[in-house]
Amino acid sequence: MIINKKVLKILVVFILTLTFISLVNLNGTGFNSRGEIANPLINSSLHQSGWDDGIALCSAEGDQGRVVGIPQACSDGFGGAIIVWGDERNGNRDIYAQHIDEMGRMLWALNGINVSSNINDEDDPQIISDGFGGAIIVWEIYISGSYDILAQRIASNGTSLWGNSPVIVCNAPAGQMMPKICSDNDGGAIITWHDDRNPPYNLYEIYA
Ligand SMILES: [Ca+2]
Ligand SMILES: [Ca+2]
Ligand SMILES: [Ca+2]
Repeated sequence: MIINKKVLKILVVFILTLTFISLVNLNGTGFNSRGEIANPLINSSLHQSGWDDGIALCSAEGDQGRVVGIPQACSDGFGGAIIVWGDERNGNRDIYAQHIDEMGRMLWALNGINVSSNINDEDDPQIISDGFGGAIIVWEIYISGSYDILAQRIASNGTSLWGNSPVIVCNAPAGQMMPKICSDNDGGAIITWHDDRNPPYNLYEIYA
């Protein structure tokens, strides 16, 4: 009789557990059939939109994101992201970017918008949120025999906010390269880079 009560208790607990798991899933905070954390209200749409196998951010001619143009991303502050990469579709390395929302939809032009397409090679883009749904992007450009640092701010809708041409962060003699960027928490940024303006030129210094 005692054993039967124990079995009954276990059975009741098991049934309650199954019921709880079922309710959690119905409420959209449980797991999907593949054991992934799932919110059916969102993830069903995400799966339909193609997130499962990845979404092509850019499939333009030429190389994208190769070697010194590795994609970088930041949050747009609204569940989406802004991604920047080096792009050789025009025959030299340029800077392109795309804005993608939480559903996997491309918010800017197909294959990305052109952030900079100077005839010289542009590499190593870095990106941060501007805190207003857009992004600040910095990169290096090889021009007139040395590297310089350029930057541009892109609004959430893809508009260039710092003019049609990028701003020159530093074009001192010799090389300025490998920029890094962080927010100043007021819509701007602090940028640092390797700099070899002072001889001997094989010894890098840090500027900002
Ligand atoms: Ca390509
Ligand atoms: Ca270029
Ligand atoms: Ca320079």
